[in-house]
Amino acid sequence: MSLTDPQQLKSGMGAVPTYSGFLSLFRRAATRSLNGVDIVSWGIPYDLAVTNRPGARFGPRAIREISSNLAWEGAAWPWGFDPFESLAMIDYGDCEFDPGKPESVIAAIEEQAASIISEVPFLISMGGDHSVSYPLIKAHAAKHGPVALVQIDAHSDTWAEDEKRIDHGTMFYHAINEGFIDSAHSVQIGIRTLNSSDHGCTVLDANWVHSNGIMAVVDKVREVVKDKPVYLSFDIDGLDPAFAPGTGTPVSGGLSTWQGQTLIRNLVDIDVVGMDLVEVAPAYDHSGITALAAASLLLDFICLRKARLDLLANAKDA
Ligand SMILES: [Mn+2]
Repeated sequence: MSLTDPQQLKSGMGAVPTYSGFLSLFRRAATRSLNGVDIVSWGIPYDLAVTNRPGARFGPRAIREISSNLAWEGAAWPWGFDPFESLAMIDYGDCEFDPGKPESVIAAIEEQAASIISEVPFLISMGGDHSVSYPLIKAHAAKHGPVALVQIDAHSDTWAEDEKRIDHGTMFYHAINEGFIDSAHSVQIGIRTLNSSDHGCTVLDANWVHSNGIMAVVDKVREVVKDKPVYLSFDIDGLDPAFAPGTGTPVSGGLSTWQGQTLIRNLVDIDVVGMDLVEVAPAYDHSGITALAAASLLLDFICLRKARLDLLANAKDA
């Protein structure tokens, strides 16, 4: 039986997995009604594709919980507006899949994401481990054509020891190879692990970011992606473990939370068509700082989305 089957309303306790279910993001309505909705947020509490520490299945819940810290203030700093006064955003709950059938999960994510974005212009996904980006990008590429990837990450995630293997370190190899990502217009930011091939992507490793500054990264992103439809994938381990300890595969020497926020706040003139934020694993977190960083990045992204829509509306009027 589907978890959305109305019969489930009176099915007693236990209809939803322990780690799943509704805690709404930024206190938005928890609903599956998509009528008139501008942005859907949802969680994908899947972490069976990690190569090291598990726990990212608890990421969406932790981000939702701490997002209430940011939801009460009204106008968001430094934007000066409350994005939810003009944007109808809902919390759709979590993607449904059977962790007892891991081979079915990719198709389940892709199918549900495709269904949402067939009705709503924008989907924000919270991981889960980074493998969830593969079906998400597949669904977005089916709608928009091959996407330019803007990836913030400690790891390239384009390793491929085995053609068939899709885990949280290989999914972008497959997405590039299968034509869902246009690597010539893609940028990887904050990388601090070795990979013998860039697979055609522009790599701005952590040393590049720290040496040149985050506004140089913004310029480079604009230069590489141009007017292509962009999929933004933010792996929280792109941040330094000092700022985001709560993740499965932390690597020292990364970005600060402020650098991540400043990057997002300055992307108004690129065409972001979808985004995810992945790999928050609360079991390794301290004082909720990783989840808070994630929620803050998401709020900045939602404000960016409003600024982008205002920019397009003004351009149309002019
Ligand atoms: Mn990653």
